[in-house]
Amino acid sequence: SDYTHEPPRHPCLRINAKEPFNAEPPRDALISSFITPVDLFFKRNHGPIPIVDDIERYRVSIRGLVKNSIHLSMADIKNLPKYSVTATLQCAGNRRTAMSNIRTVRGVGWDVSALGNATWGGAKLSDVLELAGIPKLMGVTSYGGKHVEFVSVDRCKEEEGGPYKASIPLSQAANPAADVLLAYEMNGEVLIRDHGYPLRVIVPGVIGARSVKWLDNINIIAEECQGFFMQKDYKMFPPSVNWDNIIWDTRKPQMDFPVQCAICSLEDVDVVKQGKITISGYAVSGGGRGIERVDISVDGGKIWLEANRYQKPGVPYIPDDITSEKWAWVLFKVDVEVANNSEIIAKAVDMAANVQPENVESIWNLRGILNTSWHRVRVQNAS
Ligand code: MTE
Ligand code: MO
Repeated sequence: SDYTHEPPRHPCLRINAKEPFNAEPPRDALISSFITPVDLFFKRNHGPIPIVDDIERYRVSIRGLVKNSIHLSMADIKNLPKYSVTATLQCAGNRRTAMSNIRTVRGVGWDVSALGNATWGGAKLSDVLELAGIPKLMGVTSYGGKHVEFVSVDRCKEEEGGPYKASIPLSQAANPAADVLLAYEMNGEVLIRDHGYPLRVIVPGVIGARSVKWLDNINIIAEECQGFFMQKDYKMFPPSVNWDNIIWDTRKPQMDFPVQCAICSLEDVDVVKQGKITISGYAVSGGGRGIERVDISVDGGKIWLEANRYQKPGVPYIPDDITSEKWAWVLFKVDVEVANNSEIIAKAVDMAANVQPENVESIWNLRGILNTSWHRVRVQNAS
């Protein structure tokens, strides 16, 4: 593989792996704004960043179990109605390092910042599919198509040098309300190479692995994508499964991510001034489920208080309201008196009353995905 043409990156990023490039911003930078700046947005790759430079000749083909294959240029895609969707992209491996501290897992280590919240601009996949003769809300094509596979141009060693790929159900892809985008803009700017230039998929509310970057073609298929990242990775196994007894096809590929939150104003072990401090962080759930509550404890979980939640600064967040962005994270903040040498905990509750699990032990899995356990940090007073 050739890593001699990697794009420039922000020096603030914490690099978890160099080749392929995997990096996340520092905690406090992550929550300094509701919209994550592009240069601070986490970067998760499985191979070198491809160069797609002949935009005039760039085409996305839609083929497979459809009446007619079509080939769309960037101009064709930009001709469709443009939508802006603010959505949090979260890697299923977010917080993996904390899981591997309990028992070793396989995968790139991540702190709590393998996610970001951006405004993605592009065409709705449901509009694009309509151009290929698939009506809105269609769950199965007349040719038996039930899944929509996205194939990239990049080359990954896990795919034996082949392209990264993933699929989502057609019922989601063809549903305008699911807000699945073929995005060419991020935060109002042309998508940069690291994030999928010229075109990527954004599947709101679903683990980042399904939001394929550097889109090459779309296949309408009968079964879910058989690629490595759908079948041999990004599946949630119980704690009893190890590398000797794993049977991959006993589990479905992970799609929605569960309710998650993390404190970003403090490191896992931190020193603070005596008295009142501000505790802040993010909370997010998958499937468009809003955040009902964020509970904070400063005594290791005996007493809990509720943090303030917001998306726009100064405007209280109301889940499932027209004032809220349903696919976006919620930031939280609370001022509390903290005693010397205490454990601070944050846990979120989503609109479906799903709560984060108390311990990482109970959700440990060999690939180290979906560590959504209560986020705990320890603080001491400066002496
Ligand atoms: N798409 C391609 N083509 N190649 C990849 O390696 N990584 C996936 C997804 N799409 C990946 C990809 C994973 S695992 C995640 S979490 C997100 O992209 C990360 O997107 P970002 O780098 O824009 O933050
Ligand atoms: Mo990921």
